[in-house]
Amino acid sequence: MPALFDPYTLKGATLRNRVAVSPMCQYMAEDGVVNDWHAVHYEGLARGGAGLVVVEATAVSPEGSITPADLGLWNDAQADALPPIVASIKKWGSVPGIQIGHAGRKASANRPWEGDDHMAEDDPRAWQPIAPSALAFGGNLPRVPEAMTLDDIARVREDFVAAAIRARDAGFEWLVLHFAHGYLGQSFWSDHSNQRDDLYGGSAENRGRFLLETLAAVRAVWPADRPLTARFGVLEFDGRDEQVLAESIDLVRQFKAGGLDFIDVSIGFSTPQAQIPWGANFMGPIAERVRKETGLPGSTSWYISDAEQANSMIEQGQLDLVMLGRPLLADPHWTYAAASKLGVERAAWTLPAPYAHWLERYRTA
Ligand code: 531
Repeated sequence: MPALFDPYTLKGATLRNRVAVSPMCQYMAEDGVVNDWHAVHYEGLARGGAGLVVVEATAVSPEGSITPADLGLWNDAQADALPPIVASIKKWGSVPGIQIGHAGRKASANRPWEGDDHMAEDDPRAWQPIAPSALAFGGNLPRVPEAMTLDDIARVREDFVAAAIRARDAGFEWLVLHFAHGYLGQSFWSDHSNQRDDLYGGSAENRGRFLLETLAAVRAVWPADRPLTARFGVLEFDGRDEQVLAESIDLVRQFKAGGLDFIDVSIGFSTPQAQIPWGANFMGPIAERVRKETGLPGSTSWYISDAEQANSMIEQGQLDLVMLGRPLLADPHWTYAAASKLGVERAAWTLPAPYAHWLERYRTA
């Protein structure tokens, strides 16, 4: 069996293969509540055969939404709508996961296909973003956030805890803390966004404090047998890669000591000046280094779309899982196509019987 199709067990979660659906914002919710769009989208991805389906970045508080159309987990109406999504993912054999996060200074934006920029301050749907320091991201996101008080920091940490409890009670079996992409967690870590002169800014120890405290508080309520993971931007491609990466690896070691079970290695996106070397599997070697130097199992995504390449990354021990985004939007049945390409016998059985029967019996390739 190709390595991509080896089952993977982490604590109480067993994935049928190494293909994971990366969290992907749909920006299709109203008041943070899932609807038919999400039901069809997530069930389709599970039916397509991935081992893990991670529901998109879900805001822990209203001001933590990226856009007005994000999912949320700050009230019971939002939480009560989620168990059918969990059930539909499990029905087709995938493990249900969810990512929780806070957008920080990137909040109050238009949807990507409606500008991908900050809403005008006088837009009735806009709100005041909060962040470690009163520094704008710049570029398409020029709005200056309000610097968080110590009370704000404690409140947002508790918002993460409340959201984790709701995710737990809705039945999710894999939790991802969003500590990447220039959103709140990442923005505490990066000095592009954090210029505080208190206990939460300055040294690496201080810039990591919000992330470690949030992790510890969530760990206390998230069941010990369900994987607690984070997506974290380990470098910025801002000309300081070795220094930032070394500090990030040290922080990931502290995440591990604080009870993190798995690391999804990503990019900081903390400055519009970043020079990102987009290209096939460009994050693979970086993820491998983080995984080897911290001893945490891990994954990455970004420009992994070829089955052979995904398989060899797993086979060579570079990663434990591949997190796929756009390839699964293009083809929710990517896992079947990959199995077929890699010569898995009865590849069609990654799909439910009404599809598998015909593909198996009248195989053309
Ligand atoms: C980052 C992204 C950039 C370019 C192509 C695909 C994805 N994502 C990050 C997402 C929001 C949408 C853009 C989050 O992490 C919430």
